[in-house]
Amino acid sequence: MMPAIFNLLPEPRTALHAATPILGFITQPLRFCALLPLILGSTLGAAETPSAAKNDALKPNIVLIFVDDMGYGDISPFADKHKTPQLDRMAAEGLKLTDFYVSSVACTPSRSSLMTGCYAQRIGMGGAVVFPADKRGLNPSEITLAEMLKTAGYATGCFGKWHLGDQPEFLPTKQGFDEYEGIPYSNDMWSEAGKPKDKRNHPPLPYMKQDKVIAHIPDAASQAVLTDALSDATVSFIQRHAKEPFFAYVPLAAVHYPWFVTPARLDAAGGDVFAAQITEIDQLVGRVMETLKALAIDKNTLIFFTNDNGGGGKTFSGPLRGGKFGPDYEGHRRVPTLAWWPGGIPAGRVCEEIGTTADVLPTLASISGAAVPTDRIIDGKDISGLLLCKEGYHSHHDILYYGDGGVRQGKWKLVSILQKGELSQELYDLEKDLSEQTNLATQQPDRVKAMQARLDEHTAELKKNVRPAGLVANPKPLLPDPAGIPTLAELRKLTKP
Ligand SMILES: [Ca+2]
Repeated sequence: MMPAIFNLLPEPRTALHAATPILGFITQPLRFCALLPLILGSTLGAAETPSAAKNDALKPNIVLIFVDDMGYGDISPFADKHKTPQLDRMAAEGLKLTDFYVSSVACTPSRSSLMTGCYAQRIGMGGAVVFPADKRGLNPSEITLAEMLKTAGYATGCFGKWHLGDQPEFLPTKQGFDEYEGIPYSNDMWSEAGKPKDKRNHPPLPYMKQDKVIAHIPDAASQAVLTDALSDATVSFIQRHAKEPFFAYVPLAAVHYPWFVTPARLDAAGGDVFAAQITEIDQLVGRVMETLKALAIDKNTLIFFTNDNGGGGKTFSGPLRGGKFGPDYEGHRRVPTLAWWPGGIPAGRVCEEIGTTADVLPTLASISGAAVPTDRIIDGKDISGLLLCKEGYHSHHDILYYGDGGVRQGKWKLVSILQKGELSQELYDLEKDLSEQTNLATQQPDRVKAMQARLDEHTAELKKNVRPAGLVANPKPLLPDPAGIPTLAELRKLTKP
């Protein structure tokens, strides 16, 4: 066994790429090479780590950008509402995924699913989002993407809106991230929120570095620099970890309400604050691509760009019906998604196969060589064949569940709405009617019945096999009193030239 594996050792990355223009083939060497640190560690010892590090270079670095509440049609690879040249470039040089879905909807459930490869209901994180000083959070016994990638030798960082529990036990640094900077929950859970509509009277919104509160966000000036602060933190992490495999998870608070940008950005966008936020996100993506290029690690870095649920507020769903607040029309769950990896993904591809956010964990396991947990149910599937544009690849998703509110089988889509005990069902042909305008349910009762039966089976199974959320006793606000703590705007003036 050993000699066969060691034969793969000297295969340099450049030769690998030169020899394998069809990129699906790259997955096998990557998987084999990912085993090497374990083997080297056990047979050669710590003195040989430079050799192990060399082999690590075959794994892609991963930057996972997770936007909040953006609509399917808000970026120009998907519709013409706003111009996003950097995302256009990302699509032109990479892959556009037209049929990519969130496995769970709303900030907390969606992040829970992305982090664990499971439906949020499976891990007790479905339903409501978590609030400041909530007793609930993602159970530390769950294995997150970061914990998984650490076993494959990745440095891990989270820069953004965590929203999986703000108590010390639930923070990113306790869930596999070496580094954390950002806000522990949503940017609309802040003190200003008490005026005039939100009566919850939230504690001050902290901005954190690792487990410490280093600033707070009490005003428009601090909200306006949040994306810039996260952009700086992400770029710094990439620069500091350029020589080892790294995983940067960037869950942006934008474009979730409330919308604030700097006066300069607002001017540049002709006074349209939402357009300015879309541009801000676009510029962050461009900055990450330029940073990777300057460090000469662009060819070995995957940027995966997607969004946490359908568009809310001023967003545009493009050709899709619906948005963030349901029911389960396509605009509720289908999210604009791009993948860029110049050394791994062919340029200018479009993929119409189905993928989901729960698939991200098993897929990144496949390309990094990490192992997917086998002691528990993982709902996601390895779609690396889709990501790498493998010839003839077809999605594992012969059926796709939209929570308990819908199901898709190929081109057929059932929207199932239960209201006050009344079930209404709508059937659409997505191939002919992507905008879900012509309900064919009465014409195809047998299909509706069969699809509803599959949906009911799925819902029943999910209720049966649930793991608990994390719960703490006596939760407390992270920042009960902001006295002596700078605002984020002040902090940036102090620390930026
Ligand atoms: Ca959201």
